[in-house]
Amino acid sequence: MRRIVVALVISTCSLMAGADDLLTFRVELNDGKVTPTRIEAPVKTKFKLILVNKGKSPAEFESLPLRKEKVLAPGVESFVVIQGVSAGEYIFFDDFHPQARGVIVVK
Ligand SMILES: [Cu+2]
Repeated sequence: MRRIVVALVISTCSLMAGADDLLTFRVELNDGKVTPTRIEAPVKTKFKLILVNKGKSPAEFESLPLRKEKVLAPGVESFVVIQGVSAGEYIFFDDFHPQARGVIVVK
């Protein structure tokens, strides 16, 4: 959900040591564009999404079916870890630029 950016910019990265060997994908958000728009991940396999805001405006990575959201100030990099999920298509979008959408295809 959309939130005030200020407090949430504080990254959780320092709390998440030890996740470096995870399957990892990089998602760039850039003022209403998201790249890539399609990610394929294996079923029931934990993976990590590195989230980078390359734009000049705040962005919020959000996926309702994955129950993940992360606000990113301009220039900020952070990440979320997705625990193993079932096969399916999991939409994500930038809640500050809702036309910017992508899908994680788990199969
Ligand atoms: Cu949101």
